[in-house]
Amino acid sequence: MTVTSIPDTASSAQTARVAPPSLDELWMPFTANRAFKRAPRMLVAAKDMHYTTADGRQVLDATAGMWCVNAGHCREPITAAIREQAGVMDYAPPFQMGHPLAFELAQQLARMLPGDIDHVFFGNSGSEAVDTALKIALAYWQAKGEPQRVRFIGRSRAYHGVGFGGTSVGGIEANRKQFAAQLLPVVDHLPHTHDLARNAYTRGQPQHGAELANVLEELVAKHGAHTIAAVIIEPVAGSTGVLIPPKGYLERVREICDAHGILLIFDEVITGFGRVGASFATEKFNVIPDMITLAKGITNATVPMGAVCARHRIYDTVVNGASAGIELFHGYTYSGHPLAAAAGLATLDVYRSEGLFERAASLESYWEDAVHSLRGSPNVIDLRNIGLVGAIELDPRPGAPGTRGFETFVKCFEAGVLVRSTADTIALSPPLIVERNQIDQMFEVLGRALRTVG
Ligand code: PXG
Repeated sequence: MTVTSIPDTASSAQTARVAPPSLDELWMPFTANRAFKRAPRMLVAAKDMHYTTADGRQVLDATAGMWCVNAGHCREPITAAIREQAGVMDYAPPFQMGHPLAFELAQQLARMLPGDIDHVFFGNSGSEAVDTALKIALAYWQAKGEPQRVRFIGRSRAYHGVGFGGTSVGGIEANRKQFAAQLLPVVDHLPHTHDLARNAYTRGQPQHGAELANVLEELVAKHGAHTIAAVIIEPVAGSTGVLIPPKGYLERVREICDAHGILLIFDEVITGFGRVGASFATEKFNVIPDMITLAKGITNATVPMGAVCARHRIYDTVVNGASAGIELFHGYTYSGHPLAAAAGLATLDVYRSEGLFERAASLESYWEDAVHSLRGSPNVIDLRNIGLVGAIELDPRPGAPGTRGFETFVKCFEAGVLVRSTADTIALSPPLIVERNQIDQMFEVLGRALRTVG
């Protein structure tokens, strides 16, 4: 390629503003590409609680992007920190080299987490955090002299990202089907806890279902605890349509893991950073795991970043127990990237200075009432909520599952509110800066959409 054939970036950006780009070349993730390209929904700007669409409409963000923009969009202290860092040091190699911001962010995260969860390994996404946590679990058992502990236990309906590890411990069948022939071979799944017959319309944690954790005892009896490396759980399952843990369930899982020396990983990619009305789900539910995976809200979604936070003994066993040299043969070119680290530090500062986790907790009962105000709307079969998370489950149309949820999402978007639909569940997770009148607007629009979708 000659230099003259490279497009001039300034003029191509200007061209893009007058003539919209071709939609053909981009292969969109988790999207019905053909349908989208026939009727695209394009966002071009964002500020605080709103997106701006390509046709100039303001859309109220009831999903914090995709569960990640917890402090609201384009917050000046965060964008300023990224801008500044980009001019100071764009990149530094994370293998055998360091830069102060990554260490500082690790220290701040460790201070926010309970117990002796005091070491942090950085990656770029939730998927990478999950695969990293699974690898750390294997490395831990090897270092401890129990290399036969290799089995992972996930849950039905779980979402742990799209790496082969995360897909294997995940339990959303649609996400596994195309790859089933090559997933990790030594994995089991606990049942999910969703039970409309006993728990429909629960506010907060359901009463029934703690006993489902006992299936873990059955798996231990079947395989032997000495073969099980780790159990991984989303404290509140998000992607699958918001499944809130029954009272006593997470406690019972922790108890069984403790009884058999099994590591417990909480995947807090969604539940972290104030979403459930506390700093993290571990604080909300008062159950402390051995590792926590984070992403999304860690940088307010401005720069991609993920992290695994591990208890002291895990780091100590893998690192201090090793002979000289590299202790863990794992890491990414962009582990602890300077822009992500700068964004993370500025984000934590915004969370702290604006008291956003406390704000989420203080809005919880208003939010809960708003969610449950949709009781009796057409086709609604369940409403559930925790922190600033809400879900509206719709009765699927016979022979056309998912269409009712998707049409509701489209209707809301057209009426100026962005919601998420997964199958026939509408999931809501607004930025933690949401105002009461904006909550009202979300549920007015949803109520109207439900009446028109039919
Ligand atoms: N773990 C959990 C619990 C997640 O929710 C991931 C891991 C993977 O993160 P990355 O950064 O690799 O995408 C996730 C991601 C939805 C939705 O609509 C949720 C996610 C991703 C896409 C859509 O619920 N969560």
